[in-house]
Amino acid sequence: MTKPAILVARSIFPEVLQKLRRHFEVESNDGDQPLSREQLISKLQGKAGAFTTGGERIDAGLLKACPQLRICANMAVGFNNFDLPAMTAAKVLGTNTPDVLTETTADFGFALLMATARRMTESEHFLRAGQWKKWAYDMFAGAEVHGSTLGILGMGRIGQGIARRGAHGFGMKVIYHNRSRLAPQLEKECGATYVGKEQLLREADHLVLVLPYSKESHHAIGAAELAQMKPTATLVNIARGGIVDDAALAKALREKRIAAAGLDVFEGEPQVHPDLLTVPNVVLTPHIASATIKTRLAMANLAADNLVAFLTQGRPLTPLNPEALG
Ligand code: 8YV
Repeated sequence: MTKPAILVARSIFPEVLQKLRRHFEVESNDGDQPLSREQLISKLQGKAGAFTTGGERIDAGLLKACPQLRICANMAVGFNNFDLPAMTAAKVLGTNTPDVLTETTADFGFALLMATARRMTESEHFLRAGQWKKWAYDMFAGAEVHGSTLGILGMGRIGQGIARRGAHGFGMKVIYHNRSRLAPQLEKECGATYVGKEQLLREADHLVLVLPYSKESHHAIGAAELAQMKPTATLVNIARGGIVDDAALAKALREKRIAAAGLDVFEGEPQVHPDLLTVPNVVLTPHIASATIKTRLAMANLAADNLVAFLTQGRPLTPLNPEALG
């Protein structure tokens, strides 16, 4: 029997590629550059499946040009690169990689919060530049983490992981805002209290963004929201670029309207807004919140297993739009 053909859109772990080759005719992009849209469409011709990594836009135009496509398996929990209604209409299944990255990403969110509050990269640059000549009582004095108020916008699995770390590890008062309120028992386990968005902005000493990106969450944090935050507050974004208006944030940081920011994601990444590169009170990382070897391997395996389970047995593991199967 001929094996189904799939495209692996970005270079991935060799052992995962090997597993895929046991089940499929695999074309893989092993270069270090992403495929352009034209290349993606051309390479998807005749393919039943695509292994995507979050940067490949799958929309009605692409689906129309690739009629044999049946599944796109994203190696990411976020799936804002998928136009899910268009995929459902074209009977193309989308899958993502939930759960396997939750704790690792929550760890990173907390690390970024701490690095930001305690000015770790700013002070390291100072030291490396040979500027550390004397002690000063206020040298790189940052914001307290333990016992402070942690605000979380978006309370899915990763948000809950951050809440638990804050409440149980650091004795923080945890407040959150989400589209829907958690069940009382889960709120209790997370040590978190539901508040309106305005109260969240007003009261958080540290505000962590963990909500999915959509038209509704575009620029959920812009100039108006930043103006409502405490001047001593820090903002951490491990969700998606586009949730924060980066130009407005750079201005707020420069004018010290908020104290500091920690950003792992950017509008238009891998490009970073030039103004963010020149303000000192920001910690910048290149979208690595899920990047431990163990977690990235688990994500790659889950994406691959979705392709295998669906294309060989018709049963995906973590489908996003099961209604596409009819
Ligand atoms: C990934 C992510 O690193 O899972 C997500 O949604 O943003 C990250 O964990 C990224 O999408 C590459 O796969």
